[in-house]
Amino acid sequence: MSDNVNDLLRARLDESNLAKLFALKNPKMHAFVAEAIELAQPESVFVCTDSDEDLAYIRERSVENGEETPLAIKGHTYHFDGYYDQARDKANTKYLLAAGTDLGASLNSTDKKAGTEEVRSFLKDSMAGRQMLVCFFCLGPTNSEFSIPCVQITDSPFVAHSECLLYRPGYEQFKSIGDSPDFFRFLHTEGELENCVSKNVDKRRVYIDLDENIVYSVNTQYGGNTIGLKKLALRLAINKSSREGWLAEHMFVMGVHGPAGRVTYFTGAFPSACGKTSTSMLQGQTIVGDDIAYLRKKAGEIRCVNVESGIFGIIRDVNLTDDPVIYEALTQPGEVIFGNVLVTDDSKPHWLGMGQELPTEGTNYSGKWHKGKTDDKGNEITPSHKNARYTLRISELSNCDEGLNDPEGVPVGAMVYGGRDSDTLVPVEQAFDWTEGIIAKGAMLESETTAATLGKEGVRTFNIMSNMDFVSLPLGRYIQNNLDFAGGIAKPPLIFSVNYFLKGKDGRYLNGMLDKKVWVLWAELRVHGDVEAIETPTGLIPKYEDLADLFKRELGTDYTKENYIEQFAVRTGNLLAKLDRVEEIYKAKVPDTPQIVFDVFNRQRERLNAAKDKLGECISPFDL
Ligand code: SPV
Ligand code: MN
Repeated sequence: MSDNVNDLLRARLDESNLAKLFALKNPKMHAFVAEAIELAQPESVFVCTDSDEDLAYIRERSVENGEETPLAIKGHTYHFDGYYDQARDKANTKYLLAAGTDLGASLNSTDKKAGTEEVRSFLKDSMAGRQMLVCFFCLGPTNSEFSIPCVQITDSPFVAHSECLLYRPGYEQFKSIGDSPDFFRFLHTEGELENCVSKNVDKRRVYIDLDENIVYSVNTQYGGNTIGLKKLALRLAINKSSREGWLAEHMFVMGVHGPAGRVTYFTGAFPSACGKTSTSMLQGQTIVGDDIAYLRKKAGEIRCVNVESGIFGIIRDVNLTDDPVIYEALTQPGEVIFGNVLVTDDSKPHWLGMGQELPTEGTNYSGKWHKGKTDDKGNEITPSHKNARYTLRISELSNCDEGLNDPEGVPVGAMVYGGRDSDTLVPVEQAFDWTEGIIAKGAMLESETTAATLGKEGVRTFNIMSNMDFVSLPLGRYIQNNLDFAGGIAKPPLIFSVNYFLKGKDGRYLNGMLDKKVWVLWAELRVHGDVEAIETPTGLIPKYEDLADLFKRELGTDYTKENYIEQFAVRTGNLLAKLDRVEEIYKAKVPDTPQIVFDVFNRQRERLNAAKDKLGECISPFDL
């Protein structure tokens, strides 16, 4: 085989690209590239090293082939995905499972042999007449225990360019691993194109082979389906971490700045489009990462890294008031890709919630657009898509944390679980301890669906640890891994739930966009025992005085007792209904649920019933 591999590579790569590939002494990687060439039959192959020259080549290719178009500001480009390719496609994202393996009823899978054949049939000759790009990146900081080298093969310069912004370069890292077989592999084709977008979205597939650490992605361009190192790698990493005793989570990492210059690192798991990036970007705090974290135990501490080094963020509602740092980066020269925004003839991007009146015409993901334009189902097309995105490097941001590239990671002081919940959870609550936190906050998480995935929005959905879309092992084992993770840690991180989306009886949100700063700063004070808390049947909530102080000091607003009572009322009825809903899912769909999960549910139910009998369905925090 190795002779064939080398012969094939010699025949299909020009001298300079061959030299770049052969400078890496990794037969398994060479075989992956050779097999991809044999299958996809590209016209030429470009091997991308970490050099500025190669990165510039990728950037230029993306403009030349029409996937990106320059905007008025230097370094800015825009990209459109197809009208029906605007979000993650959960239905067509599947694990390839060999006969006899089972990940449980909650995970989407398909027979390995049939699925591999199907996706390979879509890959066959898919790159004819095109150039194949072979890129190397590293998940996590390079030269670290956290590092996972990756090779990405794609025919989309836009995908490769996005990855150059989002990940640490990995060519040199690949040199350092020699012939190690331990790396992730991604093979993507955007398939046939029409007006620069993937045409055959009915044949869109994202298939994950956990045994081989390979993900195939075909007939799609949207980043969540194509950027190998993002959610495709997260699915591989969760499985790998389970075998190796660490955690891979859908979490931001941020430095929360407490009194007297104290910095406490938080991780936060939120479903897509539920405030994860905006929390990590809170004013006065520093960002390590906004989407994916690896956590490891080191010398009796839990430490974590940002797997990425850039942000693929939702642009909606990024404006000068709510997110000044990102807004600044989006309006100044620098390398930024705008995805699925509205572009006007003067080459300016516009998006929902940017804090300015939007133009009434322009070009967007639907083609020429004018206000009132409808799609073929009669629905009005928004000027920019609700899931429109920007891509940039975190190092460009003025609030970049100094721990971003630390190979040791940063120590975790607290973990936050957030979701989109209009009627049940209070804005912030501390769990009683690690076990209660993992089970009653993480494993009980529900959230209303958003535009980040294809399908209906606003449907309350079970979303374990905000990681349901990416978990790649039986859910019971995933929970047990989380529970066990604090073993041997003298002072495990505190665990909190947050909910920014609570609504009043009139259907309006009870909190402003910036209030989350108060919840996070309160949690930081709790980590250090600086404030007391009130016990509820489900955890520990802030005292009114402490919040009033924080609102005054941090936001300059008066937080009234009426606000507090409405927001922090313990809704025993709704909490009991939530317990029943979630317990039913575990009973029906998760045969390996650890018994401790049901014990925690039962204890919580007893406490809630006792409180309900004594004080009713909705209890003022002043009555606790
Ligand atoms: C998310 O949807 O959770 C994202 C964007 O962070 S992506 O997964 O890439 O679609
Ligand atoms: Mn995400």
